[in-house]
Amino acid sequence: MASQRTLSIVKPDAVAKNAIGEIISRFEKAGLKVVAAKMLHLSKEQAEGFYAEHKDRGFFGDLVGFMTSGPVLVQVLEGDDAIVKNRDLMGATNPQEAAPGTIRADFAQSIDANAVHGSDSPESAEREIAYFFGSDEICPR
Ligand code: RTP
Ligand code: MG
Repeated sequence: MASQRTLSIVKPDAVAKNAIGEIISRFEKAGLKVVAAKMLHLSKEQAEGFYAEHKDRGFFGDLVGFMTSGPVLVQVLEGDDAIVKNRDLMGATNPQEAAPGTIRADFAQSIDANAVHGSDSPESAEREIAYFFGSDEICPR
């Protein structure tokens, strides 16, 4: 599998728990490299645009409210099979269903406050990385 990039977000609940380091450590131990990163407190418009695919779902308002409730760490991760590797490290969307040892099993409280985001396809990764980072903000390693 060729090297790939994916967008990762440490969500407000995990930032509030001071778990940024433990979460990034899991990425690094799995061979993923951080090639871009910034802290942001998302505006309502930024969160709505980022999750636009879900705009007609009943949970959209709660999702936007949660994602704007505090600062997040937005990162680009790079490595072999980075998109699937990151989703595997994250675990299922609902932490009650997440496999033991995954980030969501260990750090998430609920399906709404679930610690991390990860791109779900190459197309999403391309869109999501460009949503937050200019090419001059990404440092290949
Ligand atoms: P994410 O985009 O944040 O990485 O999460 P995901 O791919 O695992 O899940 P997705 O289907 O993209 O949903 C985005 C976020 O919306 C919330 N959600 N709530 N109540 C519900 O049924 C429901 N379904 C999704 C979750 O917080 C999820 O992370
Ligand atoms: Mg998703």
